[in-house]
Amino acid sequence: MAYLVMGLGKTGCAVLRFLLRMGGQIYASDDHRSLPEDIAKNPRVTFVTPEEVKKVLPSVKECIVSPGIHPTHPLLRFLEEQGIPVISEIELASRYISFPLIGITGSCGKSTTVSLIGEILRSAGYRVFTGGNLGTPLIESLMSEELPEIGVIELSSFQLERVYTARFCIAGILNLYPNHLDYHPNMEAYFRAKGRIFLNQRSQDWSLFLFSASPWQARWCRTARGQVLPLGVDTRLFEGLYVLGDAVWQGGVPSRAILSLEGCSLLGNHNRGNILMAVAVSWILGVPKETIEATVRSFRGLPHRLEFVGEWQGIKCYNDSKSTTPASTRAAIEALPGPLIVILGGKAKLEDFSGLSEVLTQDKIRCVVLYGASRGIIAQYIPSWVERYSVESLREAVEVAWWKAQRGDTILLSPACTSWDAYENFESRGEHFKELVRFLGTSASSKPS
Ligand code: UMA
Ligand code: ADP
Repeated sequence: MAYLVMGLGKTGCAVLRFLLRMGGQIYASDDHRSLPEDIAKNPRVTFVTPEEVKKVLPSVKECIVSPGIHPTHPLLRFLEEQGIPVISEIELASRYISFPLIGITGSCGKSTTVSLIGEILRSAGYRVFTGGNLGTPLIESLMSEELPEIGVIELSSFQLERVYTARFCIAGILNLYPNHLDYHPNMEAYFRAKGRIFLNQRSQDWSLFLFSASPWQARWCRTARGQVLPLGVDTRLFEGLYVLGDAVWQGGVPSRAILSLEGCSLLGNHNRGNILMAVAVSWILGVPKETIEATVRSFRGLPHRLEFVGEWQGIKCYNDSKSTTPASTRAAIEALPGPLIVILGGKAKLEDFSGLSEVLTQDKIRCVVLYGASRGIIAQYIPSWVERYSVESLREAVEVAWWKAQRGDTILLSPACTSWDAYENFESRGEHFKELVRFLGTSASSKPS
């Protein structure tokens, strides 16, 4: 019997390389790409069009679908109608993995949290694999020279949707905000996909919920099979862990401070939640307090997430290009002191930007600069008193922002939209922004004195 691999991006190619180590026939399909050269040479792999899939169907036992392939894709629908099991790469990998897996999901903060957990566990001496939606498919962990001792996996709802037996000994949900509603039919479906992270937990496993972040946590918590560890930011809990000021507390009667977050450089309350999740995972694993504290102190965050670019002529610049939803832009605006010049725009994933209007307050915002394909949609949600400019490109947006900025102001790129109207990905957009502000900041004549 054969496997069918749908999608030949990072996921599909990693799956093919893994399956080639296992034996058996493999079919591969992609609407836009062909097989990479090294794999195409292998006689065990055959590229098939959707029409050809129909012919080889009797020999297909399972399909591994890439996360970016939409659930309404005609080939996917056909396979399901024919009763062919369709699984994610996470599901396939987990069948062969014997080291423990920690899974982290949520709408925002996954990459930051997974990276910090990885850093802490490495500092504690573990051989750690970090990956999943973060960038390296989980299945690659099985092809490394030395197997990891533990895996910390960022999981998207797309990946979780087709998880059936994968088990996470520690599973954490950071938050749930509107996102990916072009993939999931509604928030309920998105909520259910995320909840699959807990699907195969056993009583000795741990289920972590950041209660203060969004109201959905309570619903997941009710069905959790593992040991529940509630987490909270700026709220006292009777059980679980919470952050108050610079300390992490263990709830109880009485509560006790278990470690300090002093010296941590990540900005914003949202990051205090991410850090708490990372601390909680490390605490469960018995990592010494000093190791956790030192790693949190030295962790600088990831590029393109509220990244400090520099200060020129008294104007600070932050790159938050990874912010593709109103929820993450809201977090960025809340995290920084004013006066702020906020650059918003790109290609919207969502139609509702109402969450932004609450944080665009008079005492904080100098002006808003809108750019790109969706600037018209966003404009409808900007309160009328806010001074706003609307331009075509990011280059023009940065020029306007720089021109309007006064000494003591902060320019924030936190677009609340994808970059796909003008860039390949959020990284290229963020790099371009950094180049533009660095250029303007270091050109003596770029601002009137
Ligand atoms: N394809 C088709 N037909 C389609 C759609 C896509 O054939 O209708 C093909 C494309 O031609 C391409 C391949 O599928 O060859 C791409 O597959 P993919 O989109 O699943 O991308 P991968 O390269 O496999 O990357 C995926 C994740 N991508 C998505 O979920 C969209 C990466 O997350 C992840 O890092 C990687 O697996 C490794 O696990 C990216 C992402 O944007 C960063 N994730 C979303 C997010 O974070 O919001 C969920
Ligand atoms: P993800 O992997 O879930 O996309 P990242 O850590 O890459 O999360 O951050 C993506 C965006 O969300 C960035 O703009 C970042 O500043 C913002 N962000 C990070 N953590 C949170 C959070 N807990 N709540 C809201 N926004 C967040």
